[in-house]
Amino acid sequence: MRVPILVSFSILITAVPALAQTSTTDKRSLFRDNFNQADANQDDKLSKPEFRQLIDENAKDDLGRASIVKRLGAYDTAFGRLDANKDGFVTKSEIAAAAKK
Ligand SMILES: [Ca+2]
Ligand SMILES: [Ca+2]
Repeated sequence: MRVPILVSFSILITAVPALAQTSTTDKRSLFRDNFNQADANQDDKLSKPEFRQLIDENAKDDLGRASIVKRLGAYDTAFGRLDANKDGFVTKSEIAAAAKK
């Protein structure tokens, strides 16, 4: 029964560097998936409760500063910063603009 243990061990070794090198493209598509998942009414913008959902999903995937926002419970602060035109919704382009800063 030694062989299966060896096999799974080598899978572990090779899987770790692959995970560490999540490319920007992967992160972008993860983010897009999370955004669409959080956007419950599919209007392409996030209300506060939807935004909270996005942060929770992004924190799970370790994207950007989501895990910090989640840990601090700073959803409203983050929302206020991202909502550049203060219409009470956060859009993908508002998030993209903030990410460039
Ligand atoms: Ca929405
Ligand atoms: Ca807005």
